[in-house]
Amino acid sequence: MAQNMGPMFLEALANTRLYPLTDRRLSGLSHAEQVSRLSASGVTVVQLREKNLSPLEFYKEAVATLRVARSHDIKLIINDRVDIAIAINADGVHLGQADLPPAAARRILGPDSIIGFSTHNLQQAQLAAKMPIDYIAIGPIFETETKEASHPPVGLRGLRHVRDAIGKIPLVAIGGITTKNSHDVLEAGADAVAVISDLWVPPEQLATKTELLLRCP
Ligand code: 3NM
Repeated sequence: MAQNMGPMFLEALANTRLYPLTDRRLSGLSHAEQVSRLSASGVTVVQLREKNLSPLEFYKEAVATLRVARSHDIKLIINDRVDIAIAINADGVHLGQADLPPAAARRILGPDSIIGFSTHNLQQAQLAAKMPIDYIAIGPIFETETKEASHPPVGLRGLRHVRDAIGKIPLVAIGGITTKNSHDVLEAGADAVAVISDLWVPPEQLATKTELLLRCP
């Protein structure tokens, strides 16, 4: 394997294959409340994704969310913000192509933090496989409205190519994944599915959807 750490993220998943992301806009709930609701279904790792709050508000929400995550033995990964992940002692960060480069993040986070990295095509995934990261995210797999200026969908075929190209590093699929297609996505080689809108819209189906996605083989 490249320099990546690998097993830490799979340990966080603890034999589940669902990686939920929080979304205040879609759920209408605080990040802490979202993690609390997810905990009831046996989720083991959650990514806090926040694109609108000020650093101060983000920090306060992250502190509250980590408290809930810790009380339910859930690992908490912070989207984009290495500084906030360090400040609250989160379990890791998820970085995009325009964020701090993973190698720089690794230097300041140290070897024990989980680092995930977003990629949007085969070439980016191949480059990512040489980086000191714990998992690669590839997406969008299908069309999605959740992320603006999204890249063209890679599809199940594209996902298979990425799986074949990157070796054993854990692979997370994201973008347009639902209870209806998650089985195909896992069959195509993803270790886990990252899901936003299908979990939170409509909010009252969260428990049912989470259950289905967690039980997906
Ligand atoms: N990243 P949903 S797609 C946050 O392609 C995000 O890297 C993507 O939301 C990528 O499950 C995406 O509602 C949105 O489609 C995922």
